[in-house]
Amino acid sequence: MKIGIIDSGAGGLTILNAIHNKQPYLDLLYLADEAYAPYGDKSITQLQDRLVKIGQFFESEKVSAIVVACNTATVAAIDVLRASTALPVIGVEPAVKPAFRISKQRKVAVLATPVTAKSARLNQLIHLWKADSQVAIMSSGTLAFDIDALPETQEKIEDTIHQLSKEILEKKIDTLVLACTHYPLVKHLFERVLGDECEIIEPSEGVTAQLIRRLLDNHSDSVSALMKSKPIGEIELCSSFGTNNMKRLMFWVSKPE
Ligand code: DGN
Repeated sequence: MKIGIIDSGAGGLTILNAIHNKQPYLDLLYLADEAYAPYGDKSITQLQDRLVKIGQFFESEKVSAIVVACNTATVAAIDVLRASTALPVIGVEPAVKPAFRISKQRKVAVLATPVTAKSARLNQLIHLWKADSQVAIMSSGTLAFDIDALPETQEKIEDTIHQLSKEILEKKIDTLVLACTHYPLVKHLFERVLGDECEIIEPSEGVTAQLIRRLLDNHSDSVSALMKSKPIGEIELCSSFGTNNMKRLMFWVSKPE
């Protein structure tokens, strides 16, 4: 059973790793839409048109479900993608609910791309779960793109993360939501500055659990049979740029624990 996973670059590989780790029997087809990156500075209409096209690509690849492993594409275009395909579509949303639950000081920061930071969906989620907590919405227009360009951008990334983390510490925030799937790839750099002062939350396990629920709803017998037979699924990576960047993408794929 094959699952299509999409992001603008390497970020969605954090979700691919979590899915492969928990459900290794699934075949995973990953599309890094690098020809169109970054998603964070595109208009909503551009992202919607692009996601519909990508849905058609995944349909032609005979996947059983699509995972939009990108917060930006989820907030901007998931409804339009869902309306354009009969396949189950699972998105990734900023993990604000667990953040507000665990924050002891009731001070949460959400770090995202500009599209996600400004989105109605993020604001809805915050209103739904915030209660009496304070929340800082922070955004970076370059961090996701720079992560895709590693290692050349290492120093620039460290500077950006240093600045963002300083602001978080100054505001005495104790819980940070990484609301872009690229950011967990450099979580260790946030941890280096934030230390134990701040808990970092990312969404990959929640997305995996939701994918399995949807697959069980739609293909219960074949999923149960696959779970029992425990084969190791194939991972196929492709880029809308062509084959040049495969090594860079492969670097982020981890072996199951
Ligand atoms: N990984 C994408 C997200 O979760 O928002 C980043 C999109 C981009 O290209 N900036």
